Amino acid sequence: MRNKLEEIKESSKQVLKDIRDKASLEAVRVEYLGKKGKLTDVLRGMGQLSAEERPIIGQLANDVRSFIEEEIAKISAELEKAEIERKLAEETIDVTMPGKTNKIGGKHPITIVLDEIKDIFIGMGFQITEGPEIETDYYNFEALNIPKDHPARDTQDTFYIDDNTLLRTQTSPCQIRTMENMKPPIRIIAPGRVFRSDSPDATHSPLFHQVEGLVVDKGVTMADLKGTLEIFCKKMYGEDIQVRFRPHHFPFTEPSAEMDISCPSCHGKGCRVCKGEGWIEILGAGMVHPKVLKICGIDPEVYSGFAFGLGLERIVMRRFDVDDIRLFYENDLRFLKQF
Ligand code: FA5
Ligand code: MG
Repeated sequence: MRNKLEEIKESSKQVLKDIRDKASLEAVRVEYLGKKGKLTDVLRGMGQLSAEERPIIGQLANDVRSFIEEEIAKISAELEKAEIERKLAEETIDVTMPGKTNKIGGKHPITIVLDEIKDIFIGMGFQITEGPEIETDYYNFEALNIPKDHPARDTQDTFYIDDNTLLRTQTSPCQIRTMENMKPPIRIIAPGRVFRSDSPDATHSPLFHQVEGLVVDKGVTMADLKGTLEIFCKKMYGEDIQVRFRPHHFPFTEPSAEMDISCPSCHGKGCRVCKGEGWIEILGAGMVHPKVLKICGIDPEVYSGFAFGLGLERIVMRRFDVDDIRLFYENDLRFLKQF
């Protein structure tokens, strides 16, 4: 037995000498020290030894086991060290390499200008509100004094969801929602997306943005409306901006007007964008119709108000000299990167 144990020790030395990886090391461990390993095999014969021999052989067997265990631990540590060194060498960072630049997005021109518009109106004491994009016929038309058979419905080609539900064609329903929930004095703007099945051209898009404005108080007049919009245009475009008001008709305002600014493309000379006019229409406005005030529970004998609906894209076009509204929705980075 003594010989066998010595043999095991010697052969383990030989085998371990050539080990180069963890898997083979584990295989050697199992082969020598495992439950069915060489050492265990020898120890099974211990029963046949005399009482004097047993502790001596036992001691020897333990020595052999510790020897092999220590050798394995040593080799394991060496392998691990080598592995770490290999990894470090592999993952060396070349600090002189140029870095990858992360492209940061920018604000969309529509967002940039909407932020400016909000600031201008907040500066004049307005609050910002919002309304839903999916509206009922009542808010989009009926409460705005546009009954079922009114011709004004045809001028805003509507995307219907069902007979009673639609994508809002204007932000004017926000007027109704605001007056239902607020008592005068009211001074709000309500920006948002609106939808019309208009055919696209340089100044028309089926999805666009409006900014609704509403002021209701005692003694509000058309002069307040004109003054507010002129101040707005001067703050947005500078003192020299040319604007003009034209009489118009909206069922929910009386009197009504539309406002134009000089064309973003030709600045008044006449071109494809303004269809030769030199002007483009940017908003509709007027004094809130007494019927609309009444529908919202506000006494038109006591209060009056004005409202306007700005076409946001047209304002952005003039602000940044963009000559086609469709550019805002094509997501072409060569365009968007310029802002
Ligand atoms: C209205 O939508 C009214 N609700 C405005 C209003 C509000 C009047 C409050 C009175 C009181 P209109 O349909 O004209 O009006 O549209 C308003 C503005 O939206 C236009 O002046 C124009 O600048 C813009 N606009 C209209 N259609 C389009 C379109 N298809 N694409 C881009 N902008 C548009
Ligand atoms: Mg119009």
